[in-house]
Amino acid sequence: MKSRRDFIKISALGLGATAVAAGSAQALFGSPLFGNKNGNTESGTPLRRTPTYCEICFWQCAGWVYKDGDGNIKKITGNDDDQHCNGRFCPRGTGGIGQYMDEDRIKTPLIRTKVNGKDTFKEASWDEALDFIANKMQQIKRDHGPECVALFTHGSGGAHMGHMLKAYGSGTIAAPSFAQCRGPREVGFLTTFGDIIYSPERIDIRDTRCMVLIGSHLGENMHNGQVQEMSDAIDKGATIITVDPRFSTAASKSKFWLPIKPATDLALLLSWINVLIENGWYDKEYVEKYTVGFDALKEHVKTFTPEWAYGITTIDPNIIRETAREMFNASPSVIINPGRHVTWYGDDTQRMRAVAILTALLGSWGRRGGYYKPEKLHLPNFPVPPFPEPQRKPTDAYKGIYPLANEVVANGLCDATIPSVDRECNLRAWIVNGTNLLAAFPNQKNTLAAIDALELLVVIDTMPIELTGYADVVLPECTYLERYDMIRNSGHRQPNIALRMPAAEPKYNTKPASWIAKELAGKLGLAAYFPWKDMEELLDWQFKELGTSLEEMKRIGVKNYPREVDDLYFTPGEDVVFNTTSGKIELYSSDMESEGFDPMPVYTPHEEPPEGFYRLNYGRAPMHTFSRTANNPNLTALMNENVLWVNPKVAKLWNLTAGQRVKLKNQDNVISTFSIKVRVTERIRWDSVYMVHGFGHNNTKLTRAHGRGINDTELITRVKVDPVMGGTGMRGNFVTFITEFNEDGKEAEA
Ligand SMILES: Nc1nc2c(c(=O)[nH]1)N[C@H]1C(S)=C(S)[C@@H](COP(=O)(O)OP(=O)(O)OC[C@H]3O[C@@H](n4cnc5c(=O)[nH]c(N)nc54)[C@H](O)[C@@H]3O)O[C@H]1N2
Ligand SMILES: Nc1nc2c(c(=O)[nH]1)N[C@H]1C(S)=C(S)[C@@H](COP(=O)(O)OP(=O)(O)OC[C@H]3O[C@@H](n4cnc5c(=O)[nH]c(N)nc54)[C@H](O)[C@@H]3O)O[C@H]1N2
Ligand code: SF4
Ligand SMILES: [Mo]
Repeated sequence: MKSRRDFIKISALGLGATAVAAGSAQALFGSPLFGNKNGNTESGTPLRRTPTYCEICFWQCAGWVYKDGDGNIKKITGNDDDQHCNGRFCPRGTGGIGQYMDEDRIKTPLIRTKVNGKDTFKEASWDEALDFIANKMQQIKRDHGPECVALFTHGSGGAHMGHMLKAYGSGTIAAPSFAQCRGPREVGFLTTFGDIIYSPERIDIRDTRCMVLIGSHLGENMHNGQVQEMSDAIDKGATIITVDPRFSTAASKSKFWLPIKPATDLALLLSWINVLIENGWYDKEYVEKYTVGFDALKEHVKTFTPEWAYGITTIDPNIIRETAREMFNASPSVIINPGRHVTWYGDDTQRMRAVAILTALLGSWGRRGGYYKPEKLHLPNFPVPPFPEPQRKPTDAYKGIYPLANEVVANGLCDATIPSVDRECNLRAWIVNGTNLLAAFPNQKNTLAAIDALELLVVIDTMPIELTGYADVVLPECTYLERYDMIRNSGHRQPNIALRMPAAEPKYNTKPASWIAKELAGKLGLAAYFPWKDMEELLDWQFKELGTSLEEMKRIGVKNYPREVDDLYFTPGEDVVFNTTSGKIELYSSDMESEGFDPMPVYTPHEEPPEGFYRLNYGRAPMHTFSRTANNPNLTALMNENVLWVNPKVAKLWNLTAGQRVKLKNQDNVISTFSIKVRVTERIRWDSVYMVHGFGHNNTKLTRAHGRGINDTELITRVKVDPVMGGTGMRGNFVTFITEFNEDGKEAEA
């Protein structure tokens, strides 16, 4: 079937572009992994600096952008006072200049139009593009109500565009960081402890004596402060236990590596609970004082012995006992790391519940070296009129499902856009800011079906990504180095704020999201909701409310405040009321039970790869973030495509040699558009293959990223949705090799 929306290869792009040569990435790196702290050029000339916080990932490290006398950006380093980075940026943050330099950036607004019956983009002025959007939005408001306009957003732009949308009358706002990422973890901990983990995670790695990484691959997952704290903890003698079917970087630093059979983690977690309880290796006083449901739990896990788990996980029962002992010995300074991207197999909230239960048994919630309580400032809002009350809630779009989701489920909104017999179509327009939904959502066919049903698709991005090709209007945002944004207000051991200000003028005809939102609001008759003259006025007002000023923040970049309450950890014997139904830590969850879910986690087997197929496993590389850095000149200099990890046994069976290119076909006969280089390695189990997410871009305008490696998302067509909170389990997909192929995306005729 021909789609209403033809993919446009952004052919109008590139006009008037001046190519800027990228600096040598090597020169940017002080150490092989982390940037240095030095603020001088090699010749010793002092550089001028302006504060920022990084947008290359959501750790949001605060740093300094250094410029030479001509105003050229030379380098970015960390701010010493920042708790997220402790003065050092990760390789991606250091290479952030590449995003600013990238000559493939979107340079001007674009509007979809037809020339000789063919869809194409025409370059437009900001006025034209925003008028077009405003007219369409007014029409949708009249015809269907404002709630039918949704905002999908990830990153700083969300605050500005979200403010505009709420003023317009819609609260339909979602990010892929919930149901494609950390949602099951937050719900698993919320139902157990009555509180969530947050970002940055509230785990006290610095002082831990034992950390269990179950799936979490810190070191490749380059969340800055965590990686630094982990290496400090190892230096101080902490034990690391890594559970991963792949020998990750973290596994190589671990005392124990448990190469678990994929999809069986819940069995291991349950047997650890069994061992702790059966041996009395748990914090009796803590459990007695703070928890409910211990007896039921004890009964529940009775049969989940290490021998039982061995048959499922392939992990030696003695190792299960030994690692449990190791955790108990370190308790309460032990972290069963809840991970971050946890949408794996569709029963992820239950897996996270098991992690939370272990945490409670070991008494590490509220304890030094376990989980601390972060504190955040209350940030006053610039006075604006009250927002109109939406007639429909965002969750009405998927009414009656995902009962325990505590944030909006992005894929729920996506599904509710597709007209269907049993669901009225709710959404008519999407504004997509800073998220590449064709990489972030699994099952691209579903996403494309939703897009096809839209009356308006606006994409606000810095780069010509896959999604921009389907847009009605493309709006080019300038990069984080060229703009102000909202104050970074983060919860940490100490409350703190950080400023991002422009280090340079926006290149080309690009604009900040703060400006786009205000201008669009003006055209929608909503100027009263944006009463500030500009971001400087808004920020200065807010900073003054916090006892500082824009002027001071420009000088210091980051400000840490003393804690209001000295409650980083529980005090010994403290009476604590938890924010759960019972007021206690719920080993037996009443919320889960009342919604019809298992009140205590139960292991259910997941589908296994069919004959000749391997489980598609994916993760992170230290020098890239999702799909957003794949074209960054400084970072492609370090890694410009992903490779496929294949176990030697499998390579032998298939006659694959290192460096050979293959395509992949999944269980639904979807064939990867591009090919990938084989890496033969013992570091991956024989039942899986592994690749880094974010490669295989198919927009030809991305000159460094197009056709480089395989896009894992393309092959993730089967999604196991978590009924508890809507998380999209993505790791139940299986692939096989295609060794003979044409580069045009088709399998060779046999
Ligand atoms: N297959 C698969 N899917 C996944 C994952 C996976 O590992 N594999 N990971 C999941 C996880 S954990 C997450 S958190 C999500 C992440 O999902 P996303 O955050 O959507 O990730 P990206 O693919 O990096 O897309 C970000 C987009 O924002 C654009 N961008 C970057 N900076 C700016 C800016 O300053 N302004 C604007 N307007 N745009 C900007 C980039 O060009 C890019 O198009 O993906 C989820 N989906
Ligand atoms: N460099 C870099 N760092 C990042 C990001 C980035 O894009 N780049 N993104 C950030 C974001 S938003 C997120 S959410 C995090 C995600 O990072 P994490 O939360 O640390 O990890 P995941 O992506 O869930 O898991 C990847 C690991 O899980 C293993 N794995 C696969 N299947 C199984 C299984 O069945 N059982 C077990 N035990 N392990 C399994 C894989 O082999 C891999 O090592 O990374 C963050 N940090
Ligand atoms: S961890 Fe790295 S990429 Fe992420 S915000 Fe910090 S410096 Fe930037
Ligand atoms: Mo994530």
